[in-house]
Amino acid sequence: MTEQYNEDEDFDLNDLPDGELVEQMHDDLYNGLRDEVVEGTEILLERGWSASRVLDEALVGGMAIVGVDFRDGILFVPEVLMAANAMKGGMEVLRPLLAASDSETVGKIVIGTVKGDIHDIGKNLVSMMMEGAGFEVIDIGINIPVETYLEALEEHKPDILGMSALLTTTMPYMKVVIDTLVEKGLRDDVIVMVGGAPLNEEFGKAIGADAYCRDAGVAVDMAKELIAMHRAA
Ligand code: B1M
Repeated sequence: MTEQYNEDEDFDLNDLPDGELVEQMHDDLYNGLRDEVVEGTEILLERGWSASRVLDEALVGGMAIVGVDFRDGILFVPEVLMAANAMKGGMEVLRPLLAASDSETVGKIVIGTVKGDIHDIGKNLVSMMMEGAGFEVIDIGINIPVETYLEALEEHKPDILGMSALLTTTMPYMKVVIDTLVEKGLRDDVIVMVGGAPLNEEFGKAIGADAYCRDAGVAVDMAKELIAMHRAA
């Protein structure tokens, strides 16, 4: 399917109907073609697609395919990095649309990916959606040790601490952070929400988080609900 288009010099993404354009974007993401992914994103928006539909169907859908081939040893780290870079290009286009909100700040969140883990796409997406929902987001980055989380809590005094982990080897570090909050008598000062592909509800409960969030949409809803409960209490 793709060779046919890639070999055609006059090939223009604008000529493709929506379904084929999305498939082409999956291939472009797979091949790490950032400019093409950006262009496809812009075209779908011009055609009246909502930012969240472009995100889910064209970008996240494409990255899921990359994930399967990465797992199966068909793609390797350099290729996946290029795919991630292409996905970020598309996300940059969507960012202002996802973050567009007239609402007052509904709460503050400090968010970071835990120590040992450099995956940041999911965290960035959560940050964007939270901003879009009116939250003030302080993104402290990737590979974050407990000391840096504590400094950020001290400095920003957020309602919520968000942690992301994509590896089974790094997800236990979330418990290290929560246990340290308990030890220092800080646990009741902040709502702790966790997320990332290998986590689940049970893990969230086991480590003492207030909530496990399956995706960015759930994170927004959960954040609003927990802040309302906290304030009422
Ligand atoms: Co990595 N990697 N990776 N990787 N990578 C995975 C996670 C993996 C599942 C691939 C696979 O084998 N199928 C596998 C983990 C296996 C495991 O632990 N069981 C894996 C591996 C093994 C590795 C390396 C160890 C590979 C190696 O070096 N041999 C290495 C580790 C590096 C490290 O961190 N120390 C590595 C490296 C990389 C790249 C650098 C190449 C690149 C990251 C680039 C980047 O992030 N800037 C990369 C990528 C891109 C992936 C996959 C393909 C895609 C991840 C992604 O961005 N998903 C991934 C396979 C997969 O997950 N399908 C894989 C899209 C994103 C939107 O989803 O992150 O799940 P996700 O976020 C969602 C939810 O989970 C939730 O909301 C988000 C939006 O809806 N969520 C939160 C996430 N965080 C949240 C926080 C919250 C709330 C919700 O707080 C409130």
